[in-house]
Amino acid sequence: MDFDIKYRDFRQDVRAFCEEKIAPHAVKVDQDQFYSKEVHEVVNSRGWWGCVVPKEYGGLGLSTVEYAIIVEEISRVCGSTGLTHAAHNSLGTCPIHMFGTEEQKKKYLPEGAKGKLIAFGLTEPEAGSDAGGTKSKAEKIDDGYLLNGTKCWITSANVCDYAIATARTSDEGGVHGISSFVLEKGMEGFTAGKKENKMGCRGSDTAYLHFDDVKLPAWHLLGEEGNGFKEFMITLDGGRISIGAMGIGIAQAALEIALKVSGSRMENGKPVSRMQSIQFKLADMATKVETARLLMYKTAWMKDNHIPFTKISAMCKLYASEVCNFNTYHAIGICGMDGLTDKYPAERYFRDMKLTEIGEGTSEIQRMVIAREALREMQAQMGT
Ligand code: COS
Repeated sequence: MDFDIKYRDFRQDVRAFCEEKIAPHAVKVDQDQFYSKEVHEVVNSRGWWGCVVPKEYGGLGLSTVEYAIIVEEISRVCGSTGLTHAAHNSLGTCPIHMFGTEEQKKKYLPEGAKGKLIAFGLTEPEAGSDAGGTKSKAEKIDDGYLLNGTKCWITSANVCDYAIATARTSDEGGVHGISSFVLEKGMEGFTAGKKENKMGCRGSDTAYLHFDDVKLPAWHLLGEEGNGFKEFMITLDGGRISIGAMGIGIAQAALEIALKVSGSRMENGKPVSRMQSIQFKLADMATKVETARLLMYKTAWMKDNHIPFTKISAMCKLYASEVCNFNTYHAIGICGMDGLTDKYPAERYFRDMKLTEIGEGTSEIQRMVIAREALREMQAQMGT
């Protein structure tokens, strides 16, 4: 695998742009807790809201590997923007491309590629990790569906133009009674709640979505009726690569600040980088981020090559987010007391990190998915 060599120029170009155009906003969006229209337009200037939208629908048509590099590099300078970008591309545009009708693709993909954000509504107050416990209801009416319910923890809820969301179309059949729909802001009864006050990724918008007797014409059904749960699980398989990439970007940034500060922070008249105890930490941080990146490349490559990737994407997200935890935690320690302050970005990295361990499935869910898939593979091998 020659990912590092093959994509070196691509990554360098993306990194230079992120450092010049996105990094200068990172502290402000975090401190002021706002979704920046200015940063939105910066991302738009490269067409990055349409990373995975095929060219025929107005996007860049990038590979998953290239897309993951972009998410990683954005997140290296700004976790908030990395999260917004990942959620829109992986969870917003991807499912419309995978499951939408031609009419839906022609309408929503070019708009999404131009930066009209698409939110992903799966989680509910009583259905988090248990995504199949969806309570939202889409009752059949003459010319479509009547949607009622609530979704929570929705990235870009207030700033999106569109959303896709799951709801029960039948009380029978467990998860097979769940369908998914495309909604448009401005539809009567479709509203967003107050922005959540989060510890990290504060420059990304997170809020409730409310559906109060929203009338959805029949063509707003996404994919097949009763197949919404599966469609959203398939979507999350892809999304987990981008949250892995986000974790790697933040972990890389944490490593870099730790390397810099350890070279200048003095103890006993010497830089702390001379201490073996610090070197051991730096070595582990560097090794882990490199390993996580290799896993990300492999996962993205498998998706691009249509090789089943449910298990490895859960591994990618699990491992990258744990590496992100390790690196951001130790970066703060290596910076000393200053690490606790905003003198260095280490504390922001640590706050932004936590999202990578919870969003798009907790680490416990990833472990469940990995174990289930591994057991399934073993059973298949044994012919049982
Ligand atoms: N790809 C394709 N199909 C999938 C799938 C996947 N990744 N995951 C599940 N399915 C299918 C199963 O094959 C099964 O289909 P059949 O009934 O036809 O056999 C169906 O979906 C139900 O699957 P399962 O029995 O595994 O469902 P569970 O209710 O046990 O839940 C977990 C599975 C826990 C993995 C799921 O609820 C989950 O991922 N939860 C976390 C949700 C999450 O990540 N939320 C984050 C918020 S979104 S930002």
